[in-house]
Amino acid sequence: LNWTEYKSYEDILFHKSDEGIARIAINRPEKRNAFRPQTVDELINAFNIVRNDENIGVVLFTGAGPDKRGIYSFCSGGDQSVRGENGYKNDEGKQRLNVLELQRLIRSLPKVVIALVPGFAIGGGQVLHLICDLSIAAENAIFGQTGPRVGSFDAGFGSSYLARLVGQRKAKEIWFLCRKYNSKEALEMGLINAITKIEELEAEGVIWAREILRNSPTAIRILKASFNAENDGIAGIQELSGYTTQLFYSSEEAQEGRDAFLEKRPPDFSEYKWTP
Ligand code: 1HA
Repeated sequence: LNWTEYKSYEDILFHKSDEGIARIAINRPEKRNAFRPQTVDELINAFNIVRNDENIGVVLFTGAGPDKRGIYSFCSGGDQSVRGENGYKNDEGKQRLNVLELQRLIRSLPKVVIALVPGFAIGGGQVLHLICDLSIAAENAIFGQTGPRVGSFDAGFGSSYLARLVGQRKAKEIWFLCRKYNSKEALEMGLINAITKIEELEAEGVIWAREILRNSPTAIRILKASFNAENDGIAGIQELSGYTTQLFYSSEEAQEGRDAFLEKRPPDFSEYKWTP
């Protein structure tokens, strides 16, 4: 695929193709693509650009690599070397857990995000992969949690949404034992959609993206919101209902309400029926 750089950053790579696909990759392979606050800020910036780009429908979210030893990673979670006394520190020494904001942004992005997992998806990196709508992994990918071992936990989407995907028993096993799981095990437990050879990972992601892009953007956007609504309570319903408002605005019935207000007259909805 012909990628052109969309914007240049320090910790991530951000490209787009002219057929509606963006590619965002964490680019810290020597740290197994662990994220520091700056990495997350850059990801939030790139995903926001995607959000506002009407020509993009699918994002491939991945980890750059391999490292000097030939090892691939999606992401190994929070960079432990910048973890201070009360959280992850940015360059100014301020503590911020901004990755939760990134999780919400990916979930509510009105486009499809596909995780392409070329290797390790560990800790907060495993959660980022979980948050994506779809996930395709290389044969050699490794998934797991380390939180309870390194003194951390994700008691939000990282545990409750994980349990929705793999069931309570398996989710508890993943978090309580901190074992590692290979791609085959991840597929069997419903954590990923498909497995490919590492050299075919991106091409496979592009095939999936093209199939999605042939479909109705509005239908996909509303379906994504409906999958969220089931899990996200009133915030999820808000997201879904926002799209119904948006659709309603394009009807003559809604426009009559606006026009009547602007023309300082009572609205006349008599033409519009109470359809069954
Ligand atoms: O749980 C949360 C959060 C919860 C709520 C809200 C926000 C959260 C934000 C973050 C997190 C977390 O992510 S907690 C979990 C943090 N991550 C980890 O505990 C994973 C640590 N890494 C590993 O277990 C392993 O590195 C590995 C299984 C991914 C790969 O093992 P491998 O192939 O043996 O490589 P290794 O030698 O360990 O790592 C290669 C280099 O990358 C090492 O550096 P070097 O000795 O070459 O200088 C290693 O230190 C570095 N590295 C790997 N992962 C991290 C890392 N450096 C900093 N932070 C890392 N996460």
